[in-house]
Parts: sequence; C-alpha cells; structure tokens
Amino acid sequence: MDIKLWREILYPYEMAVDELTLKFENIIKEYRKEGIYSPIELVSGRVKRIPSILEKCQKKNIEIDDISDKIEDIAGIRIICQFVEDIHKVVEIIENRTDIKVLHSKDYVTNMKPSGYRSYHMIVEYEIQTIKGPTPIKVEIQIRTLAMNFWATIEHSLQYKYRQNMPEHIRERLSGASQAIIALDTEMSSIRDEIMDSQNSFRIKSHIITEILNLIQNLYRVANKREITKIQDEFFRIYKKDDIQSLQHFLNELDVIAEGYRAQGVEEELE
Ligand code: 0O2
Repeated sequence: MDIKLWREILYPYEMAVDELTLKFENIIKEYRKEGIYSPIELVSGRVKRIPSILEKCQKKNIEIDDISDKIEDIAGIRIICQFVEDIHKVVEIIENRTDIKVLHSKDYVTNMKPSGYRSYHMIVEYEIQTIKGPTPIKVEIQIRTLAMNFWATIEHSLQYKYRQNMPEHIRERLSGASQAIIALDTEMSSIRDEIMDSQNSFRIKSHIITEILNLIQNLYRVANKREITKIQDEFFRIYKKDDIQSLQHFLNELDVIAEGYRAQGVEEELE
C-alpha cells in the first residue's frame, strides 16, 4: 500500500484523536474553572505509526483490509491521573458520556500483567463527522497514574530495545520496580486529601493574584500614578501575608475601584 493510501486510512483516526484529546482537555478546564480537583491530570493522543501497524498485522496475522476491524488501538488516547482513585472516576466519566460508546474494557490496574504493567484500558467507539458522513472510529483509551505511566514508559522503551529477548535480570528488576510503583501509589492515596487541598488552594491563590494583576494593569491606563502606586504597595503588603482571605478581600475592593473607572477587563481563566 502506498503512503497516499495510508494517509487516507489514517486521517479519520487523526480526527478522532484530535477531537477526543480536546474534549478531555476541556474536562480538565471545566473542573479547574469550578475550582474543583480534576481527576484527569494530563491527556495525550497518538495515531499508531505505520511500521507498528504492520508489525501488529504480521504478529496477529491480520490482512491490511481488516485493520480497522481487528486493530483496536490505531487511535490511542492516554489519560494520566494523580491517584489510583481518579482512574475509577475517569472510567465513570467516560461511561456516562453520550458521545463515546464503550465496547469493552480491560482492568490491568486490579489484574496486573505478568510483566508488571498496570493501566485501565477501554476500547470505545467514537463517531467523527467527515465530508462523506458520520464514521465510527475505534479508539483505545489507556487510563493510568503518573507512577504507572513512568513504569510503562521505561518498560516500553526496554521492550523496544530487547524485542523478545529481554535479559532475565532486567525483567526481574522491572518486576521489583512495579512493586515499588504499587507502594508509591498506595502511599500517595493515603495522603490524597491533603495533597488535593494544597493543590486547590495553590490554584485558587494564583487565580486571585492573576485577577489582581490584571486589574492593576487595566487601572494603569486610567487612574493617576499616585493612586496606582498606593494600590501596588498595598498589594505587596497583603501578598507578603500569604493569606488567601486577605487577597480575596483586596481583590473585591480593587474590583469596586476598577468598576468606578470602568477598567474591569475580561476575566482570566482559572489555570
Ligand atoms: P504500542 O507500541 O504501545 O502501541 P492488542 O495487541 O492490543 O490487540 P493486547 O496485547 O491483549 O491486544 O492488548 P493490551 O494488552 O490491552 O495492550 C494494548 C496496549 O497496552 C499495548 O499496545 C501497549 O501500549 C500497552 N501494554 C500492554 N501490555 C504492556 C506491557 O507489558 N508493557 C507496556 N509498557 N505496555 C503494555 P501495543 O500495540 O502492544 O504497543
């Protein structure tokens, strides 16, 4: 098959990956806008490279004409979570969406693979709209923690290096490392509430500071220099106190001043 034909075959998968990546990124944004902890930390997507598709065809005796039916991970989305508990929340989110149909799932988080690999896999169907009409595309969604992803990435590159002949001592060390990953995830889960609280207050604080700085910048254009200097000095004084309530109070006051000058800008997004 020539490259042009491969491009035609793979283009719908690219569309599905692009759209789903954006949709999952929007979920993160929505949570953060609401000031709520997001169970999704990072999202990435990829379309399987042609050599990897050919390799899989060979390994599994699949005809090129059958790849869209028989290879389920040509389009792949990876969702990274901070905690194991988040994986189940993400699974629930996906199951409840009306634009994604779950075909089947594999829970390698509970049932770790003999290699030590852990991840939750969902094979889903996602419909893209092409100029030829609606087209259902199979997509593999892998959901795992940051720690599981670290292990899988390293192990994957070693698999690539050694192919089928990974030395026993490396296999053993990887297996040991996978136990350490389980211990790390369990330890992190035990202080999850504390970590989530501190991350949330960091986000809220940086949002308030961004808004204050935006308002000061807007006021620069309209207010007199002496007033701006006074506002800035006051801001630095409150900033040093490192207290969210005082910062919020200062922002409210600044909002009133800015309103007087009609200097309120467009609100910044909560990052
Ligand atoms: P790549 O290069 O990541 O695309 P399938 O082969 O998908 O039809 P299988 O193997 O039963 O059937 O599916 P499984 O086990 O759900 O694996 C699918 C994908 O999960 C793999 O894709 C890997 O990305 C990942 N994976 C599975 N097992 C391991 C493992 O032991 N180590 C690592 N690092 N990743 C794993 P590909 O096509 O094998 O590879």
